[in-house]
Amino acid sequence: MSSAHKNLSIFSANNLPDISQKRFAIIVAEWNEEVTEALAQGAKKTLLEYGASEENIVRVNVPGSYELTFGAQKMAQKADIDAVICIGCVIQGETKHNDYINHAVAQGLTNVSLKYDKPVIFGVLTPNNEQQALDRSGGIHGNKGDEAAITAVKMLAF
Ligand code: RBF
Repeated sequence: MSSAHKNLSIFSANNLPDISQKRFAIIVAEWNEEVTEALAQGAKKTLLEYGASEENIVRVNVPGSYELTFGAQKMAQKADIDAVICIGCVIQGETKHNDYINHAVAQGLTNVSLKYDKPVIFGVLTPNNEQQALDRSGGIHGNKGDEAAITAVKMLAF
C-alpha cells in the first residue's frame, strides 16, 4: 500500500537499551551532500535524544556511498566502537550505476556487520529523484537518519 504523505520516522521506542556508555560511528557519504548532511544531523540528534553522549559519537566522511563499506570496516574493527551508522544517498540516473552501488553497499555492509559482530546500519536512500530524497531527509516522509539511529540503538539490545 502507498505510504504517501506518511511520516515514516515513527517507531516504537519501548524497551530500548541504555546507550549512555555506547560509542557510535556515523559515516557520511559526500555525494548529494545536502541530503546526507540532513540525514547525518538527524541520526546524531536522535542518538543524543536517546541518551548517547556527544563525545561518544564519532563522525567521518567518505567520498561516495560506494566507499561506505570500507569506511564501515575501518570503524567496526575498532574495539571501542559499538555500532556503525552509514549514511548515503544514491539517486537513480540515466545509467545503471545506482544499481551497482546500492547492491554493493547493501551486501558490503551486511558482510561487515557479520564479520565484526556489530550493528552496521544501512542508512542509504535509493530514490528515483532528488525530490524523493528531500522528502526523506527532513521532508514529508520524515528523516531516515533518525530511523537509522534508532535502529542502531535497538540492535544494541542483542
Ligand atoms: N555516490 C553516491 O553516494 N550517490 C550517487 O548518487 C552517486 N552517483 C554516481 C554516479 C556515477 C555515474 C558514478 C561513477 C559514481 C556515483 N557515485 C555516487 C559515487 C560512488 O559512490 C563512488 O564514490 C565512486 O564510484 C568512486 O568509487
